[in-house]
Order: sequence, then structure tokens, then C-alpha cells
Amino acid sequence: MSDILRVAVVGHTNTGKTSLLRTLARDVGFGEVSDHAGTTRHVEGLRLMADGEPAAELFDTPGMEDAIALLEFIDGLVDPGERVDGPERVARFLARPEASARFEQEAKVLRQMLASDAGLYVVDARDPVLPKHRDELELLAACARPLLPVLNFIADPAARAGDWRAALARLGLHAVVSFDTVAPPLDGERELFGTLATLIHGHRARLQALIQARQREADTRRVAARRRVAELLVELAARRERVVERGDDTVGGETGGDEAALQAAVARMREDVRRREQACVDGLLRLYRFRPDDARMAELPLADGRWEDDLFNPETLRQMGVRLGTGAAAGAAAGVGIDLMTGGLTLGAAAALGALAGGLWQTFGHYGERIAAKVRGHRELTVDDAILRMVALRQRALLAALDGRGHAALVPIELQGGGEIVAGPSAADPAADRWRKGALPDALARARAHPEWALDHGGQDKEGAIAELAQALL
Ligand SMILES: Nc1nc2c(ncn2[C@@H]2O[C@H](COP(=O)(O)OP(=O)(O)O)[C@@H](O)[C@H]2O)c(=O)[nH]1
Ligand SMILES: [Mg+2]
Repeated sequence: MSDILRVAVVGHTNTGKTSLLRTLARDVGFGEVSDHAGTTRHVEGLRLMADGEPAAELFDTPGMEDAIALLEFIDGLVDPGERVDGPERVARFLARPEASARFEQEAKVLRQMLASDAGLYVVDARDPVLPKHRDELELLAACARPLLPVLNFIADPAARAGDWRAALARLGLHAVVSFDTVAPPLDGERELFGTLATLIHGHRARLQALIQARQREADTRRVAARRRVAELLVELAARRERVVERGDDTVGGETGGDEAALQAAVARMREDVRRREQACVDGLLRLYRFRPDDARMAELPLADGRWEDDLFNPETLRQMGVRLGTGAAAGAAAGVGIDLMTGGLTLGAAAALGALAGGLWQTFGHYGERIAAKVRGHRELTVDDAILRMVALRQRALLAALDGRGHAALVPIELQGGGEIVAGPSAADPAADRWRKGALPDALARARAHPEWALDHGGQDKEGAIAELAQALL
């Protein structure tokens, strides 16, 4: 065998062989995945790299469609009383014209098995164990290569893992791994390659190197992802927009100009928060090698219109369980808190924001007169705490979802009803509860005092705050 470990991915049609390769390669574009049988018609390979060196080649194969007939055919090639071992039987078959006609698909699979160091036998664990599976396994065993069954669809309630393990044991296959290609377990790869290493001793070191390299990559990815979210939060907290008032006599007079300026500033700010959050999401998807422009990705809650529209909706905030005082809730609805630099205003920022929230900007006029009468100078808009909490909560949920998502996934990251994120309000996540109700991390308070951090620069102090916050996102 060549230097690189070669592994054939085999199994019945539609069990998720191509899906497994996508997930292992972190490549949503590998091959073609479909519910129709026989989508993969030929052998297609890909390389897994460890630290820039090729470590393993995996080969996708067509499904074995008629193992029962092929086994009978091969039995017919052996004379009664003749002793012929598995590889010889397979060789006899491959030399026959049937190998490029009736049994062409099966021949491709067996040839690839013979050309490989090992096989991964992908099983749809929801299937009952049938004679066709036993015949398939007998054919594959005849190739005399180590075979590791991979139970796919294992996250499905209908999965029959126990039945499969028992049936495989009866066929002498005792090492079996569970690996759902759409929702792979966090240490799934380690389990898969580690178990494979016990079956092919000669390639053990190579597989260990692969496991370690991939573990390092995953750690680096996770650190980078948290840093990205921390940076987003710091920049949002630092964000300030000054609304310059005309400063003319507004007591009992026209306040329309100021209202319009404030309204425009609020709108700018909301747009900016959304844009920044979306940029963070796009970055995370790139980091995890998912495609933002992929139609399958389009329905991610992040790209979903509702997700965006709900950002400043008090109902969404309530659903997220963010605790708010009444005034704050109204303020949060507008997505901003108003600091009045000139101070002295006790009356109505919240009320005014409540008016904004209902889309009843006109009613601001009513409060506006009274506010404007008291205020001279500038107002400053900042991103509300509640918004920071919510952005943090859903970015955390997104991080968790990305870590648990295989590149075979075709459906968007699941939201529970009402727009909460899967990792949303539940007692199981005390860290989320802290983000929901606890004191906000000190790094964010510091960011509030550094408007310059909202921009791309900010130096060491900003870096420190980001690092601290990334830690708090764990
Ligand atoms: N829910 C779920 N669907 C899967 C999983 N693996 C594969 N699929 C789906 O099953 C179908 C067949 O998958 P594919 O990879 O094309 O199977 P292949 O014929 O063995 O290559 C596709 O619709 C996949 O999206 C899994 O682990 N969970
Ligand atoms: Mg396929």
C-alpha cells in the first residue's frame, strides 16, 4: 500500500456515505447528496490533511444495490469442493464481464475496497437489519480489509443501535462507532479515527497525528469564534451616536427638526447593530466552513428576516428571558438607551422610547415638547444593555450550534417555536442565565467609556477587554 492511508467508504445506497465524507472533510460542497438512490455513480476521493501533510485519502463509492444477487453469482463461480478464499473469489468476479455490466456498481465498490487499507461501512441505523445487509457485509469481508461499521442517523429516535451492534457482532464486527453525519458528536472524529487506528496497526501513528491535528484545528476555531463574538459585543457596547440638537428655542415651539434628527440617529444605530451582527455571523460561518450564500444556509435563523426584525422587539426580549424594568423594556424596544449628556432629565427618556417602540413617533411630539423644554445640547444614543445581552445569548447559541453541526446538514440550525434559539432559556445553561440576568461583564462597562473602541482600532486596552469577554463567553 502507498504511504497515505486509504479508506473506502462503503455501504448500502442512501445510508449517508457522501454525507460522512462532507462532514469529515468539513466541505459542504463535496459530492452530491440526495434522497434518491444511486446519486453517487463513481468513486470520488478526498484527502484529509494533518498539519499541511496529506494523512488519509477517503473514497466515496456508489451504493451496493444488489448484494444478494452478486453473492449468488460469485458462489456460482466456485466449483463444489473447491477451496477459494475471499480475495480470490472477489478477483474471479472482477475478471468476469458481469463486473462491467450487471454488477458494475458493486464491482466499483469491491475494487476500491481492494485498493484501500480499510473500509468504513456506513449504516442507516434506522433500517432493520436485513439479509441484504448480511450479504453486503459478506462480500466486503471477502475483500479481507479491516471494516469499521459507522452507525449513521444515530440521532434519530428511530435508530436501532442495539440491533445493529448485536447483528454486527454476530458477523465478527465488534468495533463499531456511532457518528451522525448531520449532528456529529463533539468527540466523534476522535472516536472514529481512534477506533480505525486499532484496526489498522500499520497506520496508527498517522491516524493519531490526524486526530491531534484536527483537535488543534477545532480548538483554534473555537477560540477564534469566541473572540469574534467578544469583539462584536465590545464594539457594540462602545458604540455611541451623538444627536446634535439645533439648540434654538423649542419651548412650546417646533421640535420637528430635533425629532427627525433623533429618529434618524436611532434608525442608523439599529441598522449598524444589525450590520455588525450579521458581519459577525458571516465571519463565523466562514470560520466553520459553512457557506453564507448556500441556499441551505439561507434559512439560518440569522439570515431569517424574523431574526433581524425581532432584534428590537420587546416580545423577543421577553422570550429570551432578558429581565427588564418596565422603563428599560420600553427603551429596549427602541434598541437604544438614551443618555442625556446634559443630565437633568428624569422625565421621559423611557416614555419617549416607548413611543418610538410602538412606531408612534408622532406621540413623541407630546413628550418631546416637555423634554425639549428641559434639554439643551446633545443627546447620545448607546446600544441598550438588553440588546447586548440578547446578541450575546444568540451568538453563544450559534457557536454551540456550529460546533454540533455536520457539513452534511441540509436543514437550517433549528430554532424552537417562538424564535428562541435551541440553547435558549433553560435551566441547563447557567452561563446563559448569567448573560440573561446577571451583571454584565466588566469588559462591557469599560467599553461603554471608550467610544473609539467601536471602530476597528482601540489598542491594547480594547484587546484586553476582548480577551476577557471571550473568556466570559465560555
Ligand atoms: N437526518 C440525517 N440525514 C442524513 C444523515 N446522513 C445522511 N442524511 C441524508 O440521507 C440522504 C442520503 O445521504 P447521502 O450522503 O447522499 O447517502 P449515500 O447514498 O450513502 O451517499 C440525504 O438526503 C442526506 O441528507 C444523518 O446523519 N442524519
Ligand atoms: Mg453518495
